[in-house]
Amino acid sequence: MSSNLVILTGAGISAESGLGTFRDPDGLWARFDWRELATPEAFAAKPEEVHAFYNARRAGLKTSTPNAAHHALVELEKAWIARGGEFLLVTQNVDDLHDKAGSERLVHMHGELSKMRCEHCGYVHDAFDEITTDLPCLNCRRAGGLRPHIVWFGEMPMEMDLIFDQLGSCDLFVAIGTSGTVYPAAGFSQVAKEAGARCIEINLETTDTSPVFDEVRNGQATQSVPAWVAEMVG
Ligand code: BV8
Repeated sequence: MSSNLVILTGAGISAESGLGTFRDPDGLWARFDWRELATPEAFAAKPEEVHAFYNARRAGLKTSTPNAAHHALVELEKAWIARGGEFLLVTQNVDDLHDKAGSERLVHMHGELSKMRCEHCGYVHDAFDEITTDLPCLNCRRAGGLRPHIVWFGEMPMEMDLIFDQLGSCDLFVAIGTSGTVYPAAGFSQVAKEAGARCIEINLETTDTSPVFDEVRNGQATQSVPAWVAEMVG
């Protein structure tokens, strides 16, 4: 096993758990305009609509369970650390399926649907089922500042220092179920490659970033991720 492993996941890993992707033909951004729902400008202009969009997606999490790909990454994390390696799972997903599966060295770089944040005091808390514009913050008690703990387009993703540190000393980088269209995540493979890492892409189909990878494995995540993990830990 290589010593420093960084894994990046995207919506494709959760697709077989029933959560939609973003850019596939029936994906979220094919049905909704992200400019109207996933930007700070949209939230400032129409907070009720933005809350309704995220409240509905949060409700969908309650019935979603991790699949074989999420579970396989937990098995890999345990085996990798037991052998003295460094491990970081970076997810672009705002769902909680890696958490439910039991991943521990996990970073949600685009935030978490299950949390809310107060724009007045910065307090992050488990989200109410329904966030509305008139609810008070549980910390500072001021109303009107609660927002989904989500990184919208034009905002800085979370934990970037940690992620770039790990990419800079990475031996193996693996991207799973992501189309490689949203930056900075879409550039991680290039950063890892420049650090000397071997790069593997596991995805249903080839993507615009496939040429950067040393190895491309195409297939459903619930098949291809456990198969790759079995090779790694076997
Ligand atoms: C930032 C939260 C500054 C919201 C999301 C022009 C050029 C370059 C960049 C830009 C540009 N204009 C603007 C930018 C920057 C912008 C950007 O990248 N825009 C793109 C669209 C051009 N980025 C930002 O604004 C980011 N912030 O840049 O800050 C900065 C500067 C320097 C350093 C750091 C920062 C913030 C972006 C955050 C946006 N938030 N989500 C919400 O969820 O409501 S984005 C959204 O896309 C998703 O949440 C997800 O996180 C992200 C990535 O999507 P994927 O996960 O890849 O999903 P997708 O549907 O695309 O693909 C799924 C894949 O799975 C497919 O390939 C499919 O084939 C595969 N698949 C399907 N089923 C399966 C499968 N694979 C395996 N098995 C299956 N069963």
